[in-house]
Amino acid sequence: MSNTQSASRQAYYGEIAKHNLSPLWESLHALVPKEPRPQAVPTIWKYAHLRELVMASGEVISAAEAIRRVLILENPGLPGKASIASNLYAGLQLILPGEVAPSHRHTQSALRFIVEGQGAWTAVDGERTTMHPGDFIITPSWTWHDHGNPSIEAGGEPVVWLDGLDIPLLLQLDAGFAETFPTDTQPISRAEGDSWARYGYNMLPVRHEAGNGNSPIFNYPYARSREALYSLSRTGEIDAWDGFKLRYANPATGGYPMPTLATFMQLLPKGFQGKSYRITDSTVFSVVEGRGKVKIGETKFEFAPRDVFVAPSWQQVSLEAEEDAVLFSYSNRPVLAALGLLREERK
Ligand code: GTQ
Repeated sequence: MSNTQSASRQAYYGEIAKHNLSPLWESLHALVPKEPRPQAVPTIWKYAHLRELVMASGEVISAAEAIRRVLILENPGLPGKASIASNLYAGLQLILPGEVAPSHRHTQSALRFIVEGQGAWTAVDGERTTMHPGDFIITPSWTWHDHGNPSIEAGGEPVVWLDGLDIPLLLQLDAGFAETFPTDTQPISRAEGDSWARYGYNMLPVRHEAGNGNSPIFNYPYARSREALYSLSRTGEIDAWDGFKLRYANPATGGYPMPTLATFMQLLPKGFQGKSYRITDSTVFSVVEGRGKVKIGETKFEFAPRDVFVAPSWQQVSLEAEEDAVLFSYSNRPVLAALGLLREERK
């Protein structure tokens, strides 16, 4: 292209820009790529480095003042976007003995995966559940939720969990609403364990009608998930890509626990060398037990308990375990699946 041609094009682009127009042909390949080109990059957060910083947040601000005292895990490829991947949020929330994170509700769906400490609680629409490391807890869209921790005298200890939310997706959709509850803690109307009794034993209340797609179980305890995976490892066939992997389900529908977030737990037995796959959901992993290696695209990480790492869409992923390793993960799979956009390739 000659200089005069390029100059006249630039002049033309300047002219049309005044009318809120832009030339598709300059961006066609970026807008309609041959395959996903996520801006998010494979990244690991090593808990050994993070722990001190998370605990220090407890000296910077109280849970009451912060509302939610959380360090956002921000993908270096998405600076300032509060995103760990293009439409997923992750953060590490700290709650100290005697603190309450006041009650509110919002249209964003949230999951909590307990990383360290126990005995803190989350209340969801009138019922509390006590946290233990490895528990997976949900606070579905528009449910009132507050978090709290017993005092030191009552045996409270610092508790840290990984928050997974669909915040970037809801920003993209301009569908965010939020409200504050008039009191710090919401009234409790059901005893702890009520929802587990009704929905946690492969039985359902006789007149239960599946509602909006959110699971009526809001704590999936680690003891149960771990037992399932270890039983399976003794009796079932291993998957060459995933090891032994199960997805968390809404027991009333068989679907995902919440409409925008899928969650999984997998056991990689000692010595496992997983084959490589790629899939269009971006996935956040939280290491529960064991050490190993993960390759995401061209990047290799060593992982250890409590580390968090992210595999953006359509990057080759392969997992190895040096010792029995248990990984929790969450992704935006239900959104992709609902839109017919879930693609997977297994080599
Ligand atoms: O616990 O309600 O990490 O509203 C971000 C937004 C946690 C929460 C986050 C939230 C919460």
